[in-house]
Amino acid sequence: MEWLIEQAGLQHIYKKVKDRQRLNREDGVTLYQSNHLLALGFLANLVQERLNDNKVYYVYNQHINYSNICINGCLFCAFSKKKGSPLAYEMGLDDIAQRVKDKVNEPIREIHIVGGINPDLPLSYYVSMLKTIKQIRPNVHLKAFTPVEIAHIAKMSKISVEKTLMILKEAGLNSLPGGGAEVFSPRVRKALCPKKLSSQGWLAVTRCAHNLGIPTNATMLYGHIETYEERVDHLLSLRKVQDETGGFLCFIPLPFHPHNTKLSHLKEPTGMDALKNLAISRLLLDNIPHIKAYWVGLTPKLAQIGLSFGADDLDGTIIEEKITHTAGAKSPYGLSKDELIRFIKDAGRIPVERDALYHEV
Ligand code: V47
Ligand code: SF4
Repeated sequence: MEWLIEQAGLQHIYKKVKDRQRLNREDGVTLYQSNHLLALGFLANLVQERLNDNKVYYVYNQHINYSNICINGCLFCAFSKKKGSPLAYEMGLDDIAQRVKDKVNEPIREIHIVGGINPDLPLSYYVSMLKTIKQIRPNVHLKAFTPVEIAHIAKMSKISVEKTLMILKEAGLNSLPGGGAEVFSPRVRKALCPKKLSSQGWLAVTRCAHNLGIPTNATMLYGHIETYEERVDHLLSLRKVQDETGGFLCFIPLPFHPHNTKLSHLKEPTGMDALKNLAISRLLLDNIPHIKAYWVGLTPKLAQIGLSFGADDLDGTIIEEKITHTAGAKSPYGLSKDELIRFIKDAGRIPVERDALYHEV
């Protein structure tokens, strides 16, 4: 493999990876500028196998998007609707309970709950939602509300983020999903999502959750107007928080889907870019244990290839997803456990069913 690395001119980075030395900003930009995909994959795979052997994780999970009403109107989002729009919806607690009951005979271990930044729903709605679900499925892990939703609920309730998280934890919240991070660059945020919680705000909610013993995930939405440098800075900001708290479970690079968004003139990122993002996040985020190839955004086939480019997790069965599909994703709405296992085995990996905290089940 030395010849591959030499051909790519990545000897200095290879040496660092072999010696378990941390890569820096310049290394990150060099990796993004490289089109030697197999060399990037080789390097990422070294780290992946060091951390997770030959294992690839999946989870039996369910998504619930409780409301698409959102006051932020991010330009890259096709899911959100303004209040009063004919396509706007807000699920009542009965409706949410019914969705959970409908699947009660399936061995679901994690429910992933997110929604828009809804101007009306009070803290009591979120508390009752968590409690209602836990009554129906006491052992399920509730991965709910991005840092953006948490900051909004706190602001609406006129209480601190810390108090909000404590109340929600008491009601059954187990972890936070990684959404809302987008790209931390102030330039990108100002252009695409000026109303959204700032990067500093996102990182502050995350730190607070970690300090309360609530693990979280992190994402990066790529393939719109961001530069390579901005991607690297995003990853390094996450790495810094992880050094301080150790609370991130997993990182998920999310490819932008332009369909039905205010950025529909942009082209979606290519397969090459998707694999580069998986590989480079594995290499730069040396302290985050898992990298997820989210099959919904990537398609199952590309996510499967991602398992040779640094990813060790395929997410899960999902059952019904709205955010990426409204933006034109061509992937199925759900995958069966057997299909997930087949994709993983066919990639030469060992499928491992996990719970939300990556314990093997
Ligand atoms: O925050 C919005 C992104 C995120 C589009 O934590 C879009 O395990 C693509 O965070 N094209 C929500 N993406 C999804 C998310 C997530 C997904 C899977 C697993 C986990 C986890 C988290 O979706 C949003 C935003 O960054 N998004 N619009 C779009 N047009
Ligand atoms: Fe609202 Fe989230 Fe969509 Fe932004 S990405 S418009 S915050 S639902």
